[in-house]
Parts: sequence; C-alpha cells; structure tokens
Amino acid sequence: MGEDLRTERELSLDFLRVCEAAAIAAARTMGQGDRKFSDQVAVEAMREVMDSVPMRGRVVIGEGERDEAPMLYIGEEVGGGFGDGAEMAAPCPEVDIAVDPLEGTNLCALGANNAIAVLAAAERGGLLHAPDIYMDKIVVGPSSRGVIDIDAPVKENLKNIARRLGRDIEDLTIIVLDRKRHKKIIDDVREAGARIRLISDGDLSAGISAAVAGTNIHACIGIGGAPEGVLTAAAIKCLNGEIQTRLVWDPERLGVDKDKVPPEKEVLERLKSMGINDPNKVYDTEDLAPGKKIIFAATGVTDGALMRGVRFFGSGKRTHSLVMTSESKHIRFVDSIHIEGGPDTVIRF
Ligand code: VTB
Repeated sequence: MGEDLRTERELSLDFLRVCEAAAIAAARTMGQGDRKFSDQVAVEAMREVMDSVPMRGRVVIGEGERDEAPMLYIGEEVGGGFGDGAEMAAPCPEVDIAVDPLEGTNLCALGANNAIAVLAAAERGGLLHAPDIYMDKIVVGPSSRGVIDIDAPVKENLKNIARRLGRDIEDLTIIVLDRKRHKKIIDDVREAGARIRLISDGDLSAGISAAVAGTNIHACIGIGGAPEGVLTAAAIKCLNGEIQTRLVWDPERLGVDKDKVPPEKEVLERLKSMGINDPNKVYDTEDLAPGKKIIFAATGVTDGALMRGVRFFGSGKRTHSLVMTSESKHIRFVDSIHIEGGPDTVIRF
C-alpha cells in the first residue's frame, strides 16, 4: 500500500510533466489557424516525455488506430523500458493511459479559451476502452450526485440540481456544445429558465468545470466525443462528481446525413469487438473509469475557467495545471515556472 501510494505520487508528477510539455508545444502555435499542426506538436511533445516515465504504459484512448496515428495510437506501449526493447531493471507499474494531447484543437488554432492538454491513467483495466464515436453526457458536481438521470427530461434534472444547490433554476448555468444536434436541449434549458453557456468546442474542460464549485457552471449536457467522456469521468471521479453517458451513432440524433457516419451494423460490430455487448447501456462514472488508482492531469494551453494558458516570457514559460489522484485524494493546482534563462532570471509571484 505504502509502495502504491508512492508510485501514485511519483507518477502524478511525471504525468504533470507530460501534460506541461504538450501544452507548451501547442501553445506556441496558438492562433496560427492550423489545428492539425497544433495537435501534431502536442502529440509529439507528449509522446517524447511519456517515454521518460518509469512505467509499463499502454495507451487505451489515444490518437486513433495504429495505421492512422503514428504516435500515441491505441495499444501503443509507452514509458521507460520500452522504445528500444530494453527491460527496466526495477519493476515498474503497469498503467493504462488515456490521452488527449490537445483537447480543443480549434480553440488553440483560434486562440480561444479552454484548450487543454490532458492525460488520465489507471491500473490495467481501470479506464473503459471507448470507441471513437459520439456519446451523450450529463456531468455534475458532488452536490448533485445521485439526483441526475440521463433519461429524465432536462427540466427535471435542472430542478433537482437547483434543489441540491439550494437555489432557483434561474440561478443555474449549463454548458452545452453549440451544435445543431443540441437544439432540443438548448430549447429545454431555456424553457426551464436556466442560463446557458454555448461553447464552440471542449466539453471535457466544461465537464470538469461543472464539478468544481466556484466556476459558476452547474452542469454540462449534450453529445460530444466518447474518448473525451472517459477522460471526463476520470476527472469527475477524483472530484466526487457524477457523469452519466450513453453511446450515440444514430445520424438522426446527431443531426447529420446518413453518409456522414458509419452504418449502424459496422458500429455495432466494432463495439462488440471492443467488448461492448450492450451498446445502449448507460455508463456512469464507475463504468467509464472503474480504476481504483486514477491519476488525472491537465495543463491549460489557452486561458480557461480552471487553468491559465501557457505564458511565455523572455527567460522561460509558465504553465498552470490540475493534477488529481483518486486514491490518495489530492487535488493540486500546479503553477510551474520553467526557467530557461541564466542566473539573473527574475521569478515573479
Ligand atoms: C467533441 C467534444 C470535444 O470536439 O468530440 C467535439 O467532446 C467534436 O464534435 O470536446 P463535433 O464532431 O460535433 O465537432 C470537441 O469539442 C473538441 O475536441
């Protein structure tokens, strides 16, 4: 146990470094209008630092399948002891890893708020191997745990959240991705009387905000990516919040033409091959992130609700991150200064 906690502490610091590196690389490209390039540099930076971490890591959520992603592909082995095929002398932990080196590529490319570099890790089997399809989600913080139901009408959920927070529905702010597919949700939230923040991208950082008091975000509702859903769940578990989700592939629900999504038969077969036999199942926090030893790390690329973006100054850069562990229950906001200048470098508070 003592050994495990030491490992958890050390790994969380290592993962902090991994996210910081990805965020710094991406932030350098902020505003260049090239989302693919921003993503690529984040992936490369994350991959490079990952190999300095003493672990037997395995990517379970990454940049895609091996043939389409040169780095951080699903199934890739990462961490010290691999790469050149050498075995580590000391035993090192077996870790499953979910990454999103640049969550919100568009946000970074445009210099908009809330782009982050993200990683979650757990013991083997501790994170759901989610397919890269869409997922319906509802995310709330600890106060509203136990009173939401993804199948209930929006108004009912909002009523329950408001009750738990000791306020009126009118005092709630709900984040929703600004997409055609969310017309009904948006209409329902408006009709119920709550305030809405429509965002162009990034339901992962939005979900995390919903689980932290003081952000003035009380829930995040709607359809986003399933991989982002697993990463959100890892964070939500550390924050004692709740997430409920369900996979979505029906083009009608997604508000897209049939030819824009893979045919249902193909999706169902793929899900089956990934071990998902009941595709309509409601996945909650525990289903998405069943691990006992979850580590979650994220670094701000651009300014956001919880983290500041990377700041570059003459003799270094400054990053702001969130690092959390589910077992030892630490929530750390880490303000790092990466000095590159000489002995006269001035450190600002
Ligand atoms: C979702 C959401 C992400 O991209 O994956 C979204 O979870 C893509 O949705 O946070 P669309 O296909 O509707 O654009 C993000 O917003 C950013 O990666």
